Amino acid sequence: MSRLLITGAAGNMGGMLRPLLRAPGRVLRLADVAPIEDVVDGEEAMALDVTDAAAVGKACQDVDAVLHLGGLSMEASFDDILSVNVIGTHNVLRAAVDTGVARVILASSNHAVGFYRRSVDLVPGSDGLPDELPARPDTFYGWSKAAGESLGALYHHRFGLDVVAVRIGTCFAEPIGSRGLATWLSPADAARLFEACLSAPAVGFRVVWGVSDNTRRWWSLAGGAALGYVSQDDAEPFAPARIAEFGEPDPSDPVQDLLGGNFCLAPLGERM
Ligand code: 15L
Repeated sequence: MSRLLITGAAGNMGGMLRPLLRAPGRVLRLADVAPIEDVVDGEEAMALDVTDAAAVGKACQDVDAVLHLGGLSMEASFDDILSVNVIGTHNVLRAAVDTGVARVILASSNHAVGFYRRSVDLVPGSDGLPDELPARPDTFYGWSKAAGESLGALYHHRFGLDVVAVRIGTCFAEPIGSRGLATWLSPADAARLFEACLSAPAVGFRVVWGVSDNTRRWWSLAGGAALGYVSQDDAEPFAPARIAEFGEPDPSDPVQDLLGGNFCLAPLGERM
């Protein structure tokens, strides 16, 4: 029996992934500050504040791998971001090493590299912007994701912990707005990608995009493919409805050109 700790299990992604990551021979340890509802066979629930290092240490006991989704998922004050996202991620990595967890998957974000521009940085005809683009965060939130990746590298190189940081695009049941036609990671593809992150041998430390094989995709699938991820979804069937509602994306509009979209223009440090 293997045990997978999922932090932030009561959040948007946690809720969508729970049923998709259930597997014979696997216990999902679901942890969150918010209550975990409707626990079923093969799941165990745990109250967890990731800023509490001792509690994170307990949550990691008898765990084989951690999927760290917990944290603030949008812009917030520097202090809140530092505490929940950076110290929280550090607590998870530290506890993983201390308790002998072999592998941690970090939910990073496209906002770690939000200030790249498609018009400048995307090579036409390429498979998309590469995995492991150097950080160019668009918010304190994006900076915290880059910091988490960098902490993952530290804990890998110092202690041998396997760490995969997934720069997630837009992971909701359906793509959001017209940008989401390029950035969507379907929940089913998210589960496929996380399964690949869990089962690929000797991953070391890697940063990979978390995106579906969208017709309008800007990001490469190479890093995911190297782990064994095969996307089966594409946002394009949603295009007619999104374009009818929001119009065809205008590439000269910075919100469409910048990878991070409206995060790049939102006031720094203000809750979105
Ligand atoms: C993120 O990192 C956010 O957590 C999510 O709410 C979306 O805004 C997503 O990025 C996105 O870029 O669409």
